[in-house]
Formats: sequence, C-alpha cells, structure tokens
Amino acid sequence: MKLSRAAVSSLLLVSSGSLVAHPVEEESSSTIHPHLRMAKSDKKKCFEARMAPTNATKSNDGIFYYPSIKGRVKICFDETLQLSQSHPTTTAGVLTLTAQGLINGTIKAPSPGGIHIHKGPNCTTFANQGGHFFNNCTGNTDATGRLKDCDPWYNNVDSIIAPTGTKFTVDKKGKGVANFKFDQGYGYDQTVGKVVVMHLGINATDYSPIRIACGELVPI
Ligand SMILES: [Cu+2]
Repeated sequence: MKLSRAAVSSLLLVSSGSLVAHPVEEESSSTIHPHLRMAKSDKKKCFEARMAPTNATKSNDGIFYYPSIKGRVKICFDETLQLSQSHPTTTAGVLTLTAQGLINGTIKAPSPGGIHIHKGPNCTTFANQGGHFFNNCTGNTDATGRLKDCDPWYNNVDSIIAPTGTKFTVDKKGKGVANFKFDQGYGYDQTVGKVVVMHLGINATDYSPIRIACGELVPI
C-alpha cells in the first residue's frame, strides 16, 4: 500500500518501539484505503486532545510527575477494526499520540505507558477524569472487582478489541509516540465530553497506573 508523506513519517516515529503503526486518515485522497475514503466522505469523526499535566497526575506518594509534559492525541472513528463480537464497527477507532517532556520525572524514559479514553467530564481532578470509558459486554470483573471484558483500556487487553495494545513508548529524548487501533463499544457521538489519560508505570500499593497527563477531547 502506498503511503503518503505524513503516514510514512508516522511509521518512522514508532519504528524503534514495539508499536505497530497504522496509517491514519490523511488529506491526500489518492493514498487512502477505500474503507477510509468512505468514512471520510461522511461527517469527519475525529477528536483531538491537548495533553497537559494536572493535579491529578500526583501519584499516591504525592509526587508531581512530568510537570513539563505536553502533546496531542488524535482519535478518529474510522470503522476499520473488524470484530468477531457484537460491537458495531462504528465504535472502532485509531488513536495517535505525540508528546514530549516525559523525561523530567521520577520515572525515567525510555519506558512504555498506557493511554486511554476515560469517562470524563474533564481533567481537573482524578475523580472528574473518571475510569475507563467502554461498553462492557458481559459485566465480568477481574479479581479486584474491576470490569474487564470488552475493555480495550484494560491492562491485560483483549487482542480482538485492541489488537496492537494501547501503549505508547518514550524515547531517550523524552518523546512519546503511539498509534493503535481500538474498539471501546461506544462510538463518536457517545465519546463527546470524554477525556484522554496518559499513564506511565504502575503504583505498587494499589496496582493503579500512575496518571501523568490528561486532555479533554474536542471534536475537529
Ligand atoms: Cu487510563
């Protein structure tokens, strides 16, 4: 498949990590897969979030991690992920991230982290960011009582609903990149007003991933 310049640069960014890059929607119509072109002719269904640290990035030990972090997350519901489950394809999307300032914290890069859509409605507090945003198919929980099935943001993610994992990696310069597919069981309209949360590391006391940055999703 021929890639546009923007898609190629995206591939280069993640070539040294474990992520699998997927070309996202580009402006050049000649390079777009027919599936994407069909979605693009409809109302454009993308969000963007500007990531920033908040008070909620404090871990349980009270340390304020990554005070200089900044970056962007783009999420487009491209309907390209084919599931064997009952989810409609309209709930499948691609998340891309570029961020910097990740090396100035207590946890040193290079390191992998997770990035998720959370319930929102805003980033101001840990509670307002909420937990994972997804449509639980079964109501099943893990040993700690957390809902897990159909959660693409779960730590042991189902390969069907997030086939490349929901991770970003950080290079030695403190730059983080991610590019992955997911299906959360909720589509574009239901994702309005939600937030994106970046995690890095796992808190040893309660096994909760440390939140290092947050951004509110804005339709674009
Ligand atoms: Cu999360």
